[in-house]
Amino acid sequence: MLRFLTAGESHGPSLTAILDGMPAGLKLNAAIIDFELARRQKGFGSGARMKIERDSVQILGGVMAGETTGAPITVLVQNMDHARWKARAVEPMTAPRPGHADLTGAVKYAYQDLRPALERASARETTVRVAVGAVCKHFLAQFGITVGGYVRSIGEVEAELSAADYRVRFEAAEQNEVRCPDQAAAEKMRARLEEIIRAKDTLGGILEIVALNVPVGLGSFSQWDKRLEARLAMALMSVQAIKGVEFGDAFENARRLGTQVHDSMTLERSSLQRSTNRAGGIEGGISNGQPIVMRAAMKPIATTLTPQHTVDLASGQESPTKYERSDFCPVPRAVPILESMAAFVLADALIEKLGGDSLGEMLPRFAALRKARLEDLKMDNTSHVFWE
Ligand code: EPS
Repeated sequence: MLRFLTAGESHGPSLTAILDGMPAGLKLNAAIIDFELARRQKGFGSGARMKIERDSVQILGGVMAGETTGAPITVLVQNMDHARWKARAVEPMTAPRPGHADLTGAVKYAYQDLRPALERASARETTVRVAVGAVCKHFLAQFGITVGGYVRSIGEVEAELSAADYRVRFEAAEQNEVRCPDQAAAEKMRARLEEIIRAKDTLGGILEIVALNVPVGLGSFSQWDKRLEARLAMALMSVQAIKGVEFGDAFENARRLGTQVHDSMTLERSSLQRSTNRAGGIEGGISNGQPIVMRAAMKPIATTLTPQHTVDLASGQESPTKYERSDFCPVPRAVPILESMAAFVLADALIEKLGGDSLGEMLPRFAALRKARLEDLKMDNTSHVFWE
């Protein structure tokens, strides 16, 4: 239904994305996208590059008179840093960094210099993913669906998040530079990051992304690639440095008994309710109306100021890695990136569920969706011969 491609290199002239399949009639302008781009640029643990870039989007197609037309939406973000790379010879890069795309990219594409691998593998590309995600978030908002997120842990410093409402968490996270809703933990995270920057190292962490007000019925168990958590997992795992994803309390649930894991159903004024959400809002590959709770583990960035052991492919000798300017901890900045990827999948699943080419067609269909209410779940209560 909805699809997008990105193009561009980290230090090339610009980054572009084409989002195809967005319905017509969505009011859209650059400011809506720039708001999310600014969030992606804010976060403690960035390197010098973020002082150079001032990401702002140009909308080159798919929007006329301030509204989407149903045509592909084309977005472009200039790389300010490009001016310093243009028309100059760049020193060869021949010592692959462990954990980076340098070696695998060079073997795969027969590069004679490692730079093309890192240029495209770089998380700079996520700039235009966030532009696409901003459109998807804005689209979902027309249906009352919110996608937000925050940092749960950085290194071994963990947030204490027991009681707070998700919307409160989203807002609290934006109040500090590590995007953690627990202000005390945020201070510890920041202090820990200052330590690792001094120690010339990097740190990863765990992010939580949550989608609220998602209707029952997105995704399907009818085929493996229609399952909603499978689609979301692929999207989250596609983000640079993300190496693990879980839904709800998946890894914790694996240690518990079935009777302690599943979210009991109760009836409240003819509506089926749950008091827990250990499943993370998806059952049978289909959204169940509860918040969709996703967690993603980000590895520590592979470029470290402290050299790591590698082999210089030019000299054929074992050697230390050479330092490339980089971030120390991109975990806080990954929040809007992962939100964007989740919003893209949910927008796609919503369009699939509702059909329709314009927002005007879709809104009444959304209002008419069946819910987990007794009146929407008529059972005929008779025996059937299912196979003759
Ligand atoms: C990145 C390396 C750094 C980051 C960059 C991603 O860039 P540079 O090598 O130019 O210093 O700053 O991230 C961004 C530019 C960005 O916008 O997030 C990498 O190798 O992945």
